Amino acid sequence: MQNIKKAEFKKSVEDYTKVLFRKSVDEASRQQLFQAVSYSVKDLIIDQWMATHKEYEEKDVKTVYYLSMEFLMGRALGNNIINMRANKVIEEALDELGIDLNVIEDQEPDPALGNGGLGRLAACFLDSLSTLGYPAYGCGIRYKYGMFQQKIENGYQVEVPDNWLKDGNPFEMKRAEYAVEVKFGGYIRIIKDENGREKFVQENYQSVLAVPYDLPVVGYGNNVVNTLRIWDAEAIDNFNLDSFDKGDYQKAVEQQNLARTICEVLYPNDNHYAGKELRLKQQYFFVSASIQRAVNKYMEKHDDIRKIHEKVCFQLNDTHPTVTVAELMRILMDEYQLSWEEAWSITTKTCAYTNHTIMSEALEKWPLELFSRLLPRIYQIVEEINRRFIFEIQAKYPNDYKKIEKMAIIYDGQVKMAHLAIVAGFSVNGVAKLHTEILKNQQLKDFYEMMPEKFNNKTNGITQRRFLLHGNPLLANWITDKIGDDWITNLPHINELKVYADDIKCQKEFMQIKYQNKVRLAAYIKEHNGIEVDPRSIFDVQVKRLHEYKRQFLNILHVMHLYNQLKKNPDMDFYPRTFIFGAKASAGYRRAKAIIKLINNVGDVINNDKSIKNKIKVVFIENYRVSNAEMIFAAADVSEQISTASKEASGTGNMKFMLNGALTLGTMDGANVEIIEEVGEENAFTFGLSADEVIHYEQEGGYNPRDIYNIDQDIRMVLTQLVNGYYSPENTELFREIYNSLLDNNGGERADQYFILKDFRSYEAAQKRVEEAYKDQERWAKSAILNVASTGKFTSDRTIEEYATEIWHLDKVKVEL
Ligand code: NBG
Repeated sequence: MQNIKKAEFKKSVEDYTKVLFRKSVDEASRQQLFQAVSYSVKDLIIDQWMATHKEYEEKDVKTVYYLSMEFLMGRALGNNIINMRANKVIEEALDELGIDLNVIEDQEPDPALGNGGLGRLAACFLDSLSTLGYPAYGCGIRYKYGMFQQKIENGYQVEVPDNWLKDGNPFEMKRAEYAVEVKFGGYIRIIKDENGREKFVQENYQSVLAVPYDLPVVGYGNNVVNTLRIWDAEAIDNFNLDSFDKGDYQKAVEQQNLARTICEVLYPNDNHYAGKELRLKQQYFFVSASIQRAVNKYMEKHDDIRKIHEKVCFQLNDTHPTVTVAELMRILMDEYQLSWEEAWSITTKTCAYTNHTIMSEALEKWPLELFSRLLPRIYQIVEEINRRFIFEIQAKYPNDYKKIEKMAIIYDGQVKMAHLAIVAGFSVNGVAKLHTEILKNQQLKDFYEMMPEKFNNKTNGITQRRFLLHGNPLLANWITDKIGDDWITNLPHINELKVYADDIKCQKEFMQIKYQNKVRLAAYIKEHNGIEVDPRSIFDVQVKRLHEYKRQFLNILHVMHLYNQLKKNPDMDFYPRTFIFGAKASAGYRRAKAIIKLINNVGDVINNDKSIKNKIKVVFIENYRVSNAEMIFAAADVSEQISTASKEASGTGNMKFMLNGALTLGTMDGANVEIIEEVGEENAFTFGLSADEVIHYEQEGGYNPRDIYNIDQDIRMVLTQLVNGYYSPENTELFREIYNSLLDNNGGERADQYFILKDFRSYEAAQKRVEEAYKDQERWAKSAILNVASTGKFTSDRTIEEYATEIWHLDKVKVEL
């Protein structure tokens, strides 16, 4: 460990304030102080960063490149400080300068280069890779505008651009020396070289310069600093005269525009494929740049490209970076003159693919016209991969043309990216046990039967360093007092807390900490929503992206039902509850936005109805993101994980809640299944159809939501309130579409395709059990402590250990300073 001196750190902050802003510490604004403190912290990181890379070079280590369109990192300053184990020194130093670290941390824009779970998982993985000492690069895009900021205006979501770089990013480093060119469009000319070998030359293309920016990823207390490398685009040859001479003014301008637009914005879709041309450009842009650089780096120290798989592994985070396969083939064949067979043998030892969803609307299928026009050489290669693969299918299943239809990479005028990833990858993994089983037995059945050896499971995990140590200091300290601080890097040891679960004094302490965290969140809600919530009520929380399959709709329909009951019977036995929601909807997702509006309108009615004596409150937290998530998890009693069984590949919020002592109210879906396995049925509340039952109804039919509507008065009343103006007097039609979605078939889409009405009563019963359980505070505290104590499996350290040993085959390094 580095020895950080308080006096030096103070001096550094003072110097940076002066040099950067010509101000003294007293004169500087909070934002300026954030910058000065961050530069001072970066100075501490830099020696470790250099030492890490020196060690990698000396040991000639194998490296994983985690290729991802999204990295939802969250704020860096606080996390870097705790991972350097420097919080005490730095807090004191800042204190002596009259600076409050918490206030400074709040100045940092939340780098939101991702949508939801998939991007946040990538960030947790990087934290674990560094903490475990595995050599790794995260490779992504330096979006100028990250995930939009959500404002709620009159109950509606409004998207505001997130200009996160406007004050500069103190932790990043531009690495202009590693810039590479990336080419789009044009055509391919085949020429013969001096040996008579065919050469493929791309002509009349447009290109941009990919320029990397590096961000440090600090391991916890081990001097290891890996790199998140995000690529920006710059124009090549600013208006070179050549183009003017040839009258190519038009092309020169187009090229400039391409450079300007390619990294402009993150597509705000989660679990949804939109098929936009610019998106494919983004994919090829960052993939080509990352692969070119990885190959160049390898060849700087080695002389045989044929052995690159011994030192390099590319992990494809979902299908988004799947052009990796063809780009590597291109480089090996066109630039290193390898034969197809040689190149294929290397590629298929280097690329591995993770599937993150079974939702069919998320499957990436690029129209041939677009794909071949934008990436002419890549297209040729994909076509050849497909041609050879079809031969393999035919050899294995002679005359079975259905197999070709189902498995071909190119079919029906489309390039199917998942098929390409599976055919070329040596590993295909799902992200929770149930998810992997569904992939093997349903979605990817044909591939599993043909190549079972590729399939494996890696259940997701989260980093306890951000989501407990940083996000919930009260609980973190309490745990450390009880069992020591080993859990920070060895989460399974947190099970030593189990012996305290029955201890009345510990239960009281635990509930007191939860209460204080609820007070903290209540203050935030008061400040941001102007709503008064009682920290003694049950905090029942659903925070995650808004999606029909995640069923926020079920949650709010149930709230409407509870409210109806309370209105009918104001003296009924009822434990006060605060229903908290947080969710962004993709900007173009109409139904998701209607559900946000519904939650807000229901909140307006219920929160202002004096007659129910504040027994229910409904709060929609604006702009849910990593930084406020940390505080929300810490304050939650109930964790709503209520997706339609089979649809949520894993979920990771479920693990963050558990780690903070919330009890899961959930379906047997995704990682919920494993959570319940770990903590025990009696410490969670499960309900609803099983994945098998859902899949059965989907395949065989037999579910008609109208039957429920007709029989069940309470449900009918709630649904009627959607369209009679009860919650939208200004416009009774506001919720018509989501109402219809529950009752009417719509084209190929079945009525209530997410089984909301089917699961309603079972959800209600589970909610009743929650209420009963909460009334017994001792029992609740015991369950909550047991939840915390049972999270050992869900650390991303475990997940990464599995990836590293079973897929990547990496060795750990030690870094001494
Ligand atoms: C998401 C799943 C989640 C899962 C994360 C991380 C996509 C495509 N998938 O259930 O919906 O936890 O990936 O694996 O965003």
